[in-house]
Amino acid sequence: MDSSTLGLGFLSKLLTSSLLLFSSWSPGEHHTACLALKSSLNVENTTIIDVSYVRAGSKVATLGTCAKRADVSVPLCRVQFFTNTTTTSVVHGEAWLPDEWYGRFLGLGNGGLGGCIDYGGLDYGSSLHFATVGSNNGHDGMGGAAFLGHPEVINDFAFRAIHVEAVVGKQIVEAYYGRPHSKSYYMGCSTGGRQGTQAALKFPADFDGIVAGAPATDFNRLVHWTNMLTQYIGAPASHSSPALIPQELWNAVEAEVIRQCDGIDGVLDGIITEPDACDFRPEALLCHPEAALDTCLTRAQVEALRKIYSPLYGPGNQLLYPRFDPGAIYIPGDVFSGDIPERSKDWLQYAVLNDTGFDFREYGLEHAVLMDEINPGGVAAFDGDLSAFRDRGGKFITYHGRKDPASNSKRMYDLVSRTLRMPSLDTFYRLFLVPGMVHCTFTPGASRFGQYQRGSNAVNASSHNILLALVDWVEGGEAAAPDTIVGTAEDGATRVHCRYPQRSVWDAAEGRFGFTFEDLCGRFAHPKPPHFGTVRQTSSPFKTRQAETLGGLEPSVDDSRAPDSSRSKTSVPQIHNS
Ligand SMILES: [Ca+2]
Repeated sequence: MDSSTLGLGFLSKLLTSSLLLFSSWSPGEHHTACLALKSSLNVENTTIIDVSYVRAGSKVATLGTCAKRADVSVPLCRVQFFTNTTTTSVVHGEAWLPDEWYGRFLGLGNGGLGGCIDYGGLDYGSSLHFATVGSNNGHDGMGGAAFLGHPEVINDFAFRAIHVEAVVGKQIVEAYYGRPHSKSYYMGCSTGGRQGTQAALKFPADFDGIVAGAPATDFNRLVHWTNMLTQYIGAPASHSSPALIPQELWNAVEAEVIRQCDGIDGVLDGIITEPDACDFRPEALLCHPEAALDTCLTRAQVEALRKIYSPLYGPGNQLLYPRFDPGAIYIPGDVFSGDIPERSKDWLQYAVLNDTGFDFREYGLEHAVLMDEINPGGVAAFDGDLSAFRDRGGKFITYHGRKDPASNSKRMYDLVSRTLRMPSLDTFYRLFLVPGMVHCTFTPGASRFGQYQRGSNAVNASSHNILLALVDWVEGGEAAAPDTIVGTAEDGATRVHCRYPQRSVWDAAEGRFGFTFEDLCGRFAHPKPPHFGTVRQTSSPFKTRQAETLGGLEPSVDDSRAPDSSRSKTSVPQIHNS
């Protein structure tokens, strides 16, 4: 391994003596120090449920309804706690404190309306030598019933649980290791991306670096848009609607999208690099006398698709949400299943209306307006004023799959840019759009880049791992800011993902997407659309390479920084939304 190839080898050379002290503890000493926390930990408003020392390769039992057991890969001290955020709300959290700690703190997010501690994330973070903290976001499970009549539970979900992770978690870290953390990080996707954005907006001192994946920032409008997609196909009475598109016909829709849009990026690989470059015409699917009946659509179905693939506007032609992107997929049981998704029902009934008997046949624009007005807990994080986070030196990385139906991240970038009057956000905020990637997950594009649990860490190097890239940026400064992240596909092929507004560009002469920012991250709107018949067709257009590896994270160097105000002992996490 040649860490100097990334220009960051200096980090390891500045390993401090105090860090060496911790890594020199014997397993027995770790065990003893861990169990001592049971009686010595004293954190305001917090009850320590249990403290245990866990050996590598263990499975541990969990509390709550989401998972029965969790894997532990590296030896660590596990602290389970409850923090009362008000008299009517409580956050359940866990801190996983690895024996081999590099001085860094990592907070984790949640998903959907959850409700579930990210045990895979705890294992991932601790295996990368972070002291890692996750929480249940203020309630257990993926449903929203806990919100009903409990506004403080909504507040935990909307903005407070991650702050609890930071405030309480950092105190636990300091108590165990005998010194404060050096740098603090956050990582989450979907709702976790919204939580990361919210943290930067509301608690800019909590984290030095944030990875906010596929962030559901414009939360209420996302719920409304989702509901409208289902209405277009007839929900909640879709099974009697002529507009309903059965799942098997979605296969024909997706095939037609690929036929119309795949080649625009120069290569027929089944991946649409930039859906915005494609004016998909669902009319091509309209049944006619010669059409195969199992792959063609009625006029009502085509009209539904036309709405689905169009932006959603509100009163005064105000854009409420971007369109469902061509190439985004049908997800069984989700928006195109024919019913309002459960998370939409729960949010509206339990958090907005306080009416469990709401009849969704009555759902309409007035409910979107109401959601906007109430904005329960201040849940929406579609706010461009990240000035406080920027001004204290925070670094923000966000990413979004281009097969993700709910991609709002270009709008967020532009909102921040306009709000802060910064034509480019490169100094503190970078967006990576990932062709072929579905919501937060791995397939079918080059969608593994360290963003989610251990399975996403295809190559343990900052060039290929977005969390490690963030560490480099925060601790290495501007010279280490990531221009690209290399993603790895299921078959091991790789593709460079470029920071927005650049994108990776197909090089027809070379027959590949390239690897360097200078060569192949272009500012082109899109290459000239080729004739489909002449486009190079390949099942694997990527060229793999042996990545430069650092062999994992290197210890933090910043032991001398000024005390972080976010570690103030007075920071009792009883913050009410204003
Ligand atoms: Ca393509």
